[in-house]
Amino acid sequence: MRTVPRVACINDLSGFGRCSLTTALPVLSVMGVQACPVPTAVLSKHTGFPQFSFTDLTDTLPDYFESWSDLDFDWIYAGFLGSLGQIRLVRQFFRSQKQRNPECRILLDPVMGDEGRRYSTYTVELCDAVRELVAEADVITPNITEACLLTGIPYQGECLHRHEAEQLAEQLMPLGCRAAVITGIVQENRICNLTRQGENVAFSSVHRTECLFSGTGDLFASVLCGALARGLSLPDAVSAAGDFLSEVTQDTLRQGTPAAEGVLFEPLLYQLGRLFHEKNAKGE
Ligand code: PXL
Repeated sequence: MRTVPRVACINDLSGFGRCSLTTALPVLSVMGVQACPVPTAVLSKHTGFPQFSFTDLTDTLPDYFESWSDLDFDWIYAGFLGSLGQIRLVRQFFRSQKQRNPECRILLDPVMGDEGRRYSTYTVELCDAVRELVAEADVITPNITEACLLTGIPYQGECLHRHEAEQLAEQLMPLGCRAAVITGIVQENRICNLTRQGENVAFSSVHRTECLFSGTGDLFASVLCGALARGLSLPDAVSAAGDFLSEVTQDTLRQGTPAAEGVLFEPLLYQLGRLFHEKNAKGE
């Protein structure tokens, strides 16, 4: 095992709005993980803003992945994907990496939408292709909207009873992933994350912040990926990500910044750093 685990981060680079690579890179670095970016698109701002520039980088990916064919990764973390061709190339990369290193694990955040709506760049065809990509993943991290898009279950809001959340998770498993974490389930004043691994189901909940900041899913998946790469079990990694999210969203709410600017994680990154540095010191 490497002393510094290595993760390939396949995601877009959005210049403003704290999401995707601008979240994943600092979070993984502070957790003691080498983050190797694969930019899928460059946007001036994320798609939650009324105007943004968008440059698709699909054409650059074959050479990019080809030049990485002599590298292997402990984890691959994939998020926002911009086109059907891109999804095909990402699937090939997943497979070739698993062939090189059967220990390589894949975390797929099936980024497609939120609050019952698809993001503006996600067509129905793109969502269908993401659904097929789920079969390649060890862990997926859909929010409720994405879990509904993946399963075809109608979206009925962010509040789910335990048994409804369990049903949603059960319907995800036939898509072929090894484990699923459904994020952002609202239960009164708590936010729950459901973890389904094989037949096992676990809920972990944290205090709920009454505001939906963009990029929270990316922040959750990034911390989860870092924790998994650092060797935590899936339930422990989900708790670590949930705890951090709860803390930073409460802090962001106090600052009163616009929701589209995302979660102000910068002032609290040191806490993640300290937590995982202590694990280093203890040899964990
Ligand atoms: O946070 C998910 C995300 C990632 N990347 C881009 C987005 C969004 C959500 O709006 O627009 C470009």
